[in-house]
Amino acid sequence: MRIGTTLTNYTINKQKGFVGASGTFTGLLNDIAVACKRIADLVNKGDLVGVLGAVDSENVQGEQQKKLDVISNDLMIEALRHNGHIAGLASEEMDEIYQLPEGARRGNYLVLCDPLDGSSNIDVNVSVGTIFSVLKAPDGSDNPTQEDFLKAGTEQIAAGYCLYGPSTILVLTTGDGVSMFTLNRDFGEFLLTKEHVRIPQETSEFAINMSYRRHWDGPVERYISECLAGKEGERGKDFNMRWVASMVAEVHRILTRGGIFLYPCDAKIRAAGREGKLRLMYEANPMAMIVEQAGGAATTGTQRILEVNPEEIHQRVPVILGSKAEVDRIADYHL
Ligand code: AHM
Ligand code: MG
Repeated sequence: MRIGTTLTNYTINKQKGFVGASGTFTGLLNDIAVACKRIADLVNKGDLVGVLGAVDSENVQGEQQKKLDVISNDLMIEALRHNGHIAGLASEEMDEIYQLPEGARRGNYLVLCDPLDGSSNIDVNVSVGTIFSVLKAPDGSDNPTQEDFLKAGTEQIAAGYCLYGPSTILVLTTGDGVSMFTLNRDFGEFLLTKEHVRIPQETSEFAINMSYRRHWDGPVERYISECLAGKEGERGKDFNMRWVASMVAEVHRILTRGGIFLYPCDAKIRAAGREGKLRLMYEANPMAMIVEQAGGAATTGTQRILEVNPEEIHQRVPVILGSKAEVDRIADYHL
């Protein structure tokens, strides 16, 4: 499609390829884009509009919520609930599934989202992002249950994120490649800036929180020590390291110049009774779909992320994703 075309035009044109398409999906993506623009505006204004800092509550994960976490969640609900495009919404910030108000028009999609990922970065003015995953709602399900949302990542119809960095960039896949749209703030439109995004297969850049090293399992310790050994070691080349602590920014860097991102399970996480830090349904699955659609790979270490059968909405998984050759290498270390 023509570089510079609007996101709305892009989705309308894509929709023309589907016989009998009703326009609901195009409308849904438009709703999400509206929410992202409103979040981008607040992230950008920050202290000027009093949105930084914490609120006096924790989310279902037991994590301190930031004001912008709560506001972003409200903006997603606000953008999605009136337009008849969704049947239900699940979010990192809500314990239960959000049910549409009585009498509201229903659509046939389910949305799962992390309205503002990487929120530890908000107050220090470092990139954050919104992550979303779209599933088909079962026919006739006006008030979807948790079961209706519990589908493997392979069932996703679309996935994306919006990165609030120096530019605001919305990245989208509907299952036939990955496209990027940059927000033009002057007239408030996302414009297509990259299509057919491909992750370089070879890389010499890794991203992991090194402060957890003493807790790591063998395969992760082996992979990272080989990277650290550089030219003189097994890999015969020097590696570079990055850790933004904002998964959206890490995935965006990997889509742009390759690399690998790891948030593995470790002894400390296990001791807390968890299997990972990142959530399967609205962090790992959408990112795994985007990365695979760009020619990369995503694994828990022992299983393709998109094939994990979810048991609950807020389930956590180990995440290793990025350039395929590196992801495959780490998966081999787990055998
Ligand atoms: P959040 O959803 O509470 O913001 O947590 C997810 C974020 C990811 O974006 C990032 O990769 C990770 O947490 C950073 O964790 P850590 O602070 O342990 O390095
Ligand atoms: Mg998150």
